[in-house]
Amino acid sequence: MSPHPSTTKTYASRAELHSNPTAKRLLGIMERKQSNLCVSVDVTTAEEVLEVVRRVGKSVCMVKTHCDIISDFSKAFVDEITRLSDEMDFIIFEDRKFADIGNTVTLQYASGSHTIASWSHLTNAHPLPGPGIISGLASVGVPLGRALLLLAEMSSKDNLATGHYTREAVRMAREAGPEFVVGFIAMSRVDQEGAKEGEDFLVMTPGVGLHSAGDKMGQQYRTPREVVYDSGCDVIIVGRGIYGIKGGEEKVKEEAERYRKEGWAAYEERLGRK
Ligand code: S5P
Repeated sequence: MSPHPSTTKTYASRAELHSNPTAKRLLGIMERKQSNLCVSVDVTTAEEVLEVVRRVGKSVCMVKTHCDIISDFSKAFVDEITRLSDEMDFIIFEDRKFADIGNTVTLQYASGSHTIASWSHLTNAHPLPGPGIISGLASVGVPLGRALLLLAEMSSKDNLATGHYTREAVRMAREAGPEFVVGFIAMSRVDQEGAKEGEDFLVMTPGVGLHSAGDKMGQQYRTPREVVYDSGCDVIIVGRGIYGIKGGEEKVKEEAERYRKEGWAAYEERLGRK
């Protein structure tokens, strides 16, 4: 099979193909910072999240949060992570994994104690409920310039997002158009089949780790090179492999740089630059 067209283009040239402001900004950051690394900051207090972000901020194109695990989530936290995102030049991705009917996700996205749409540039949704989930989220997100990923595949062992389900996720994204849906959470180039001229989806991939093959709860890890070079994905998402590294604060910073360099080298290799 010939390589997917998006995998032969630079991140900078792909920015031109996107009308969504968050996708454009992200691809610009990736090129500027030479980083396709997203750090998943899955720690449970606001100060711990901010500490990790301050450590890794220079190395990343994006920071991923789970706001519902932060015990003291507040407006002050939102203000500070937003300030860091401007200062250190990264996108904020709230990994909310919306999965309900359009009306409910609209409320979950805009309201409640987290008001996700007000601060998170990018979020994601399971395609399970059908296209109404996209129109619901888009009604809140589009006026704010936000973007959405659909979970087309997952990293965990024996998950059900395979085959027909994955293909339907891609079809839903194509039908929605590029205004709001800018890509997928996936393990591979799920948009390979039936790729349209001028189309460009961002494939973001969790389950990345250099030290372990997985955890006791079904997570499965691959290396940055396997993800970016072998599978043609665009962004590596690393959690415990970075914030969980033993050896103190400096070590977290060093580890983020290590993943950034590996991810970037795999991208340059796929462009044939080395
Ligand atoms: O299929 C998935 C989708 C996601 S977004 N598998 C995942 O692991 N994730 C998320 O990526 C997960 O919720 C967690 O926040 C992160 C992986 O963390 P790690 O510590 O295993 O690297």
